[in-house]
Amino acid sequence: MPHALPPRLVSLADYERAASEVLDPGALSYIAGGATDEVTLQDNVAAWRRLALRPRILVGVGRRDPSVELLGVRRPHPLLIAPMAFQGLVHGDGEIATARAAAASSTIMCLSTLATTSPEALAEAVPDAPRWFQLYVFADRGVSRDLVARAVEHGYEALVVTVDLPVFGLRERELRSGVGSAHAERVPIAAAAGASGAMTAAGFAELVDPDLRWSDIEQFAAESSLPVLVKGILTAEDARRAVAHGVSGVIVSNHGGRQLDTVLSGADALPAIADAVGDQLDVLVDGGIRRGTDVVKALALGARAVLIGRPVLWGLAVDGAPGAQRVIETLLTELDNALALAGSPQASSLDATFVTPAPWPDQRR
Ligand code: FNR
Ligand code: LAC
Repeated sequence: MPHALPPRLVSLADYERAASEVLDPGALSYIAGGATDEVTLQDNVAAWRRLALRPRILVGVGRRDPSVELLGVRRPHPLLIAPMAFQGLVHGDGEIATARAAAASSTIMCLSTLATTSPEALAEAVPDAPRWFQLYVFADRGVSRDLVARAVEHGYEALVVTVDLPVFGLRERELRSGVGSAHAERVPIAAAAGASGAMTAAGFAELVDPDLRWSDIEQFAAESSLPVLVKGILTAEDARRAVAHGVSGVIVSNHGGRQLDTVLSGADALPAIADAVGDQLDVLVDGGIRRGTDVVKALALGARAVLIGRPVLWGLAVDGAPGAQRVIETLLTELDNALALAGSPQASSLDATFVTPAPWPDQRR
């Protein structure tokens, strides 16, 4: 009897389902889970669906251009791969597979401080992957300075300082599943910072300095030859502080609903922030972006680019580098389709007139 072909994975939701079948329960709970009641986790997806599009017709969409300008550089499209720790838990090739997908799709990859691959090893294995480095500032500032120097030396083009994890969120799925631990030696930067033995994600997070202040950010921005972005901003007040402290960009993010629960989604926090500081620095957003139409809405509300988190890991879990690449390409195909059908052939021309609050009831999955 001929084998039944596996169902084709068409949408990102298909990859999510397929990934949940191949990942072990500990890794799955780490990736999929959010903080406490997961209100924000769910709302991250629902919030984009609460926005309706206002398409324009007869504008001529035969030639479309998804490119955007980010930190003063033209990029072929507005997607980035969000920094995500411990990708070796998801696939044997870990971050190197993700970097291959990034290179093949001209997508900037943000390498996490808590990666299972060092910044040097990634740069050597996939030199043509456009890359940024995500910095968790450790209590030992010497480690962080050294990391910044390594990032500069190995071709990372920007520093993303994550500021919404002074302490680890209360991730109950991980507690229930008894999430596994990893050897500190598998996380090269943690090992360099003195960590050793078997550690959980929460244990690794204890390396992060809970006393980080704006003055530290200002110092990084002043000392670094790379542009500095701050990731984890949810209010216009903090976005204005970011401007005052010399950063080049803010990433509107609630860390994928994994830190403080019941905060606003990226979609709901973005407009006030883009209004307050969008003409002074680059505003990016992440959280719950699962469709090309979500990307269109983010750009319309003032984001220059968007970061994609979990869906890349779903692709990685299902099929390594080619799987992650297909996830990105699926979103790019959807984005192209949405630009044509919304009547905004240039991604960079989208504005707030393309979205309106949706009249339909909340669309939670
Ligand atoms: C993350 N995120 C994250 N952020 C960060 O700055 N440094 C990190 O090391 C990690 N690690 C991490 C691991 C995993 C498994 C996930 C799912 C997320 C947060 C990430 O960068 C991003 O903000 C969210 O994942 C975006 O939301 P979506 O696209 O996953 O809904
Ligand atoms: C997380 C960290 C490590 O969200 O950023 O799991």
